[in-house]
Parts: sequence; C-alpha cells; structure tokens
Amino acid sequence: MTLDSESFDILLSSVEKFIHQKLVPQENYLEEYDEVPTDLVEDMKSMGLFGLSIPEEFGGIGLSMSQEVRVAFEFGKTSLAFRSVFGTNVGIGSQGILMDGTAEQKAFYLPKVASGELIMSFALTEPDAGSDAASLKTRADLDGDQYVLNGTKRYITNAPRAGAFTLMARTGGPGSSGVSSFIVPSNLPGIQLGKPDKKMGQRGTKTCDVILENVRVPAANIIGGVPGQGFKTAMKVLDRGRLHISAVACGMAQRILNESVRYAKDRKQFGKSIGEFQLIQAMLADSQAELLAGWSLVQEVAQRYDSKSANVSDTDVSMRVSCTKMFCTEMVGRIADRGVQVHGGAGYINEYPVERFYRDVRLLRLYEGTTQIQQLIIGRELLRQVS
Ligand code: COS
Repeated sequence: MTLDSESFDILLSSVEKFIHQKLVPQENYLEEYDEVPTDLVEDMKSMGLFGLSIPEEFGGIGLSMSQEVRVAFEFGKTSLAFRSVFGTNVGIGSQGILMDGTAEQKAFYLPKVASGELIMSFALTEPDAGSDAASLKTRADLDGDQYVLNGTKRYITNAPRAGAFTLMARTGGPGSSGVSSFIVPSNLPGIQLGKPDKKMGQRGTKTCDVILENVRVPAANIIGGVPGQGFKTAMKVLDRGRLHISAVACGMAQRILNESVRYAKDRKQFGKSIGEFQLIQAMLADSQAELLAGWSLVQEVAQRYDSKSANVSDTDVSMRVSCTKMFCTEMVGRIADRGVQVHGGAGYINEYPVERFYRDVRLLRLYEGTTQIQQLIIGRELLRQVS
C-alpha cells in the first residue's frame, strides 16, 4: 500500500501549510481551553487525515509506513493534541480491524473510520495491567451469540470522542492466549466513562477510564471472528504505533530545536547573542545530531516495515521498531530539556512554547510501551537470534 509520489508531495505540502497557518496559531488556545476547535477537526476530516493509513478501497488515502512517518513528523511540529484527534483512527484504534478483521468488519467500519465519521479508540490498559498487558482482567463471557463484558479500561485516549473501541478482553484462560480483541460501539448499554484525566501536559488530548458493566457485544464483533487472537492483534498494532510515535518525537524535536536556535539568536547577554557562546552552540549541536540520528532511524525502519510481508509478525522488525521508539522518545526528552536550558528562566515560563513541549513530550516515553518495555523486547530478541 502506497500513495503515488506526486499525490503524496501534494498531501505533505498541504499538511505543512495547514500546520503552519492554522494549528500553530491555535496552540495557546489549546493550552488555555483544553479543546481542539471544532472547525479544525472539520478541516482535518476534509483533508482526509483520519484515513491516512486506510487503503483507498475503504475510502482512505492508503499511505505506506514510510509515507505516514513523514506526515507524523510534520504533526510533531505543533502541539501533540492536534494529532491526537485523528491519531487513534490512523493507528491503534483502526489497525487491528485492518490487519486482522474479517471482510465484513473491514467493509463496515473502515470507511467510517477513514472519513472521521467514526472515532475509534484503543482500549488495552487497565488499572492492574499496564506494561504486563497479557494479565488484563476485563472478562468477556459467552452467552448465546453475545459476549458479556465486565471490567475497567484506563487512560484510554479519545474515549470521550469515540464511537467505538478496539477493546481487549479475556475470553479464555490466563495469559496472552486467553485475550480477544472486540469492536465495541461506545453507545452500548453498560458503558460508562470516568472523569477526564488531569494530565501533566498534552492539553487538548482526552483520556479517561472506560467502565464496562454487563455490556453485551455480538460474538461477531471479535476481530477476525476467532477468539484468543487479540493479544497478537494488539502487539502488531502497537508495533506500527510505536513507529508513528517515533516520527512524532522527531518532529517535536525539530520544533523545539527551531525555537531554541531562534531564541539563541535573539537573546542578548554579555553584549551579544547567546548563540555566539560556544556552550550554547554545544547544546544546539548535540540536539541537531541526535535529531538527525533519530529521524534517519525512523525512515530506515519504516522502509523495513513496508517491505516485510503484510500483517506477518517479524520479530526482527519488531525489535528494530522498539529500538526506534526507545531512541527517539528518549532523544526528544533530552532535546526538550536542552531547549529549556537554552531559554534560561524564560524556558520555565508558560508563554514560551518550550515550557509546554517539555511537559508534552514526557508522555512519549510512557505510552505505547515504556522505554523499559522496549528494552525488554530488544533484549529478548537479541538473545533469541543467537539461540
Ligand atoms: N507481533 C506479533 N505477535 C507478537 C508480538 C508482535 N510484536 N509480540 C508478541 N507477540 C506474540 C508472541 O509471539 C506470543 O505468541 P505465541 O503465544 O504464539 O508464542 C504472544 O504474542 C505472547 O507474547 P509474549 O510471550 O512476548 O508476551 P508477554 O506477556 O511476555 O509480553 C510485552 C510481551 C511485555 C512485550 C507486551 O506485554 C507489551 O508490549 N507490553 C506493553 C504494552 C503496551 O505497550 N501498553 C501501552 C498501552 S497502549 S497506549
């Protein structure tokens, strides 16, 4: 799946223009009101952003991973909450259906996902199952041709906006083989949303608990129709999501670096621009080199991802994805820290973008698998390859 290069160039330049002209000027609004303006959401729909990763046959744009990361990079250059509006439709919310869904599931859901008519959200994490995703406790018990779902899902991005969840629940015994992925419409009786989470950063993103009490879901809503496959679906979806997040991290690193260079040039101390001091230049240089390394890695691994057989698990590619997620999200943390340092006291003041970016990027090292989980995946695979 790939978009021809001419159409892709047009898309990318309209994305760049949209971000620069419409989103960046709204960053302060987002920070103050914790909301993405609805006219911007409509713009995102008409640009096709909700369907970036959905094949054209289902009404999407059909980008390859190598193309998607370039769009994600651009969205990293502004407040991350803008991307989050359509991010779950492009990634973790929809990809389970695309990768493992039945023909009927794809035909029914994907066109609505691609147009943005339906917001999909991904519900894996629970109060007692975060990194150890395979220990999730939400039950799905078969009753006739329906499953009855009970449990609580935690920190669910876009839950308040969602029309449906890709939700993992336990249909079988303990461990990963007992987990199934369901498509759960959000308006089913028995679904309640918790209070909005008050987060450190990323104002404008919406996360909360999703509480399920005797929610009856047709058995036909198991992704792929076969129980017990849901953990693998979730892992495959996360592999892809981790690459996307890595690209976002690089875009954010670029924006922070741009802000820092501008500030270093404008700010004067000791009678000259602080950028003329070598200690400031050293920080900028370290950030530039790390950004280049991270972005090169994203593009290289995205190409590998594209050339592996579709939907097939490839542990070597998964390992490389984890390397990328670990490196890029840690890298942007260091660049944000240096960005604040270059700004001095101003970097701690809310009216400078680096203050909020510093808070926003902290999440990147946590969601879609912490750095420590990436290390574990990398370490395990290295050992597996020599056995
Ligand atoms: N692609 C396809 N299949 C995968 C896979 C992948 N990337 N990773 C694991 N699997 C398969 C395994 O091959 C295994 O299959 P078999 O049972 O047929 O052998 C099965 O899934 C279980 O895998 P594993 O034994 O590795 O599971 P673990 O319980 O040890 O957990 C980790 C693995 C820790 C890597 C996993 O739980 C994880 O990624 N946790 C973090 C969760 C996360 O990112 N949460 C963020 C919330 S969403 S924002």
